[in-house]
Amino acid sequence: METTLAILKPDTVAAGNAGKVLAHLESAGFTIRGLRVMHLTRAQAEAFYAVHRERPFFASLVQFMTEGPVVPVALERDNAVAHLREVMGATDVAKAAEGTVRKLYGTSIERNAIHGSDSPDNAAKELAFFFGHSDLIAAR
Ligand code: FUP
Repeated sequence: METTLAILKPDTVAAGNAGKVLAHLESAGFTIRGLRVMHLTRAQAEAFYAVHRERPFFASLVQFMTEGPVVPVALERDNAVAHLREVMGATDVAKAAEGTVRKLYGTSIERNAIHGSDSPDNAAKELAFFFGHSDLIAAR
């Protein structure tokens, strides 16, 4: 079993789609191990996306990620990182496959409904960003 991090982004929460996306993820075989609702500060969003600091879309991405509440979720299943990436679909909604979360609930390359860790190493770092060790152990 592997655990990865998803974030239901502000567009998903504001549209009232958080429950639908969670149901979609559960149907895809993920077990929810941790879940929060929070409104990211600018500093938190900048830190989370620090790898993109030099990219032209960084300021707009931080603005979007702080415009309303998000739902970070710890998700467990076999091969969780790769499987979540598949279930999410491509970054750009226009290129996302039919039936993926981004195709179903996203509206653009920026407002793309969901984040998912892109490697097991990043999953560990990103889970630690939102959840304490005991939060995840307590769910076992
Ligand atoms: P992903 O791992 O699919 O979320 O994609 P990236 O890590 O490459 O990008 C992180 C976020 O930056 C995306 F979810 C949306 C945003 N982004 C843009 O707004 N414009 C771009 O051209 C690329 C990414």
